[in-house]
Amino acid sequence: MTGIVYKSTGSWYTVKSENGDFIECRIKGKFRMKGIKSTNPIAVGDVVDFELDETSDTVTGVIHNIHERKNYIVRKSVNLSHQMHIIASNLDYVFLLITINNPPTTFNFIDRFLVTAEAYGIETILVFNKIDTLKDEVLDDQLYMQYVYQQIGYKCLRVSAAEGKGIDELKELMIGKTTMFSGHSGVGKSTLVNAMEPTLHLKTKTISEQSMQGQHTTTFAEMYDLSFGAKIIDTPGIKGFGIVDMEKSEISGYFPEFFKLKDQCKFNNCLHKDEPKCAVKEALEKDEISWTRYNSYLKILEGDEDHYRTDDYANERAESDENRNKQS
Ligand SMILES: Nc1nc2c(ncn2[C@@H]2O[C@H](COP(=O)(O)OP(=O)(O)OP(=O)(O)O)[C@@H](O)[C@H]2O)c(=O)[nH]1
Ligand SMILES: [Mg+2]
Ligand SMILES: [Zn+2]
Repeated sequence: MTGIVYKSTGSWYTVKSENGDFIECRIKGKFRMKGIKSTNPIAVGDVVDFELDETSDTVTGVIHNIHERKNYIVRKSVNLSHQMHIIASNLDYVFLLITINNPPTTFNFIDRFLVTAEAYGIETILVFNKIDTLKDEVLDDQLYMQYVYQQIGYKCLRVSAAEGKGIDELKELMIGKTTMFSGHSGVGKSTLVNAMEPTLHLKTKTISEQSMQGQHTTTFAEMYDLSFGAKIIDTPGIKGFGIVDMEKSEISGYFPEFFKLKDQCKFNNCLHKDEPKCAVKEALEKDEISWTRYNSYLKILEGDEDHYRTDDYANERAESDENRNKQS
């Protein structure tokens, strides 16, 4: 039998078979994907072959084969830094949910996410949630952040899961697709799924829990079939986005606005750092490339892998200004 993995809790996988039944499955023996060293051999979104387990009283299954993935997205495992964790596979898009201050989402975090998504060939759409709460400087910050990413060509949406704003446009993009919601804990991923499909009643953070930092309301990635013909994967919030090891020379290729200029740099192996006649740095000085993006690039280039856990927005702004002043 063949099915799609809808949920994974570690040792058990919920698989939806072709005839629509949900079956709890285990894995047979060792399961190693070639070329991938990951903490989870099978992820939500995987297409698998399985057999029903006759020896068990309840109906369970055993997965014995995984179909080749169209794509997948990974991040560095939090505990085992040399391993990666496959977040989900076979995606049409990823929606990265962003809130400005509750909780804060930094440029650095977004850029790390985007670099990985670019590297793994997954289109990301930025979704600014909680727009009902924005005013004054926070609203300016949001509009500026959106401007930075729109300039580069990333599609951006503004929504309010709480008030149902912008939901129709989002739904439109999701019809017939498999997509995933990602972003920090508390940005409203599950609330947004509920806003699109109120009958699901996914668990979301209550008012009394809102001040509790670091508490994840959603604990496992899970896929849902939505009534308007979409599949959505709701995921647990991520704290820092660890980038799986990349060659230094490869990183700038995942910044689309740098990539476009690369042929105009004097050296064809230019890292856009200290080299003379670098088109990226020239564009930066003319403010055609955003300093926040360049800073993120430098950090990834330096392999400052501890940094991503301690980001904050104010620091980031200050750092960005400091670098700009140094340069001019
Ligand atoms: N004002 C406002 N609050 C929102 C909006 N969307 C979500 N919230 C609130 O934000 C809190 C967090 O929402 P969740 O949906 O639990 O967040 P999550 O991203 O699923 O979090 P994790 O499951 O921990 O990753 C809840 O109290 C929601 O009511 C919004 O558009 N506006
Ligand atoms: Mg959630
Ligand atoms: Zn260059």
